Formats: sequence, structure tokens, C-alpha cells
Amino acid sequence: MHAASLLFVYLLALFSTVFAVTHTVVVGGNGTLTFSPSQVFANEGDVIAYEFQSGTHSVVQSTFDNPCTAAPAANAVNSGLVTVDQALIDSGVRYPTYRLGVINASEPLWIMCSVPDHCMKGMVMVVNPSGNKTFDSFKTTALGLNTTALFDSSATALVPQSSLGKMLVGAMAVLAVSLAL
Ligand SMILES: [Cu+2]
Repeated sequence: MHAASLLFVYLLALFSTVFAVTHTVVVGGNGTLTFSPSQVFANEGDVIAYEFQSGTHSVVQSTFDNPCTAAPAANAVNSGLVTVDQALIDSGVRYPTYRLGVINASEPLWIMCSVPDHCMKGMVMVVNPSGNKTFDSFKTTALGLNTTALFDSSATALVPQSSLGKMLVGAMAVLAVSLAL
């Protein structure tokens, strides 16, 4: 390849790196059953960093129509259950964080916590909602559910500390799961 072309490719890569944004979403802040913020608008190349701050929660992909049921796709986003050890946090260990890379910004990513009751108490969020599929209607559907039978027990596995692999998951890529345990 011509040197000028190589330089162009390099600058392009540098450009996309410089403008990639990390969106931090606090999970369970102040002991609440919340993702905060509950809506994120991200570009391709951006990273969503789910920071678990209290209790036991998870980041599990669901669907707009079934907010509290794990999405059936084998490669759906699923952090497994993450429990925050407050003693470790107090000693200076960083919050466990689950990171996703956005590879398709046109596809909404519907997220819920799979711990029984949390989703139907409104513990849901979305990355890149579109059109009439809004966060508010997604949450309203979740709040209208009243059975724990909807929860997928496969979402209860703990994430091994070694799962730092990069895998493609629907609209997202799991960049890393770093559990400070
Ligand atoms: Cu939860």
C-alpha cells in the first residue's frame, strides 16, 4: 500500500479512537434497583461500562416486547450475577464493571436485571431506543409484569474472573468483564 494511504488509514483509526466515548451506567447506586442513566445514546465504537455499586444485580439483554425475559439469542448480553463486596470497595478496590462495545448503533439494546423482582420493579434500561419503542413504554411493560416465573435461571451464573474475552453479541461486543473480587 502507498505510504500516503497507510497514513490515511492510521489517521482514520486514530480519529475513531479519539472520538470513542465510554458511557458509564451505574448499577444499583445507593442501594436502589436502578440503572443510571436509564437511557444511553451511543455511537458505534463507544463503550458502555456498567459499574456495579451495591447489592447483587446483573446486566441481561431482553427484548422490547418481553422486558423481563432474557433474549433467546445464544450470544445475548449477559453479565451473570454480580455481587458487590462492600468491604472490598471500602478498602479501595474498584467497583466490578461490565463493558460492552457498540458495534451497531441502529439496533436498540434492551437491558434488564435478572435478579427476581428487580426487572418488574423497574430495573431496566436501554441503549439506543428507536422510534416508538421508547424507554418509557419498555419500563411500563416491565412494571406491569407480576410473576417471577418469567426469569431465566440461566442468567444466574457468576461471571468467572477470567472471562475477559472479546465476543460479538448482537448489536454489541463484550469487551471485558472485570470483576474486582
Ligand atoms: Cu437488580
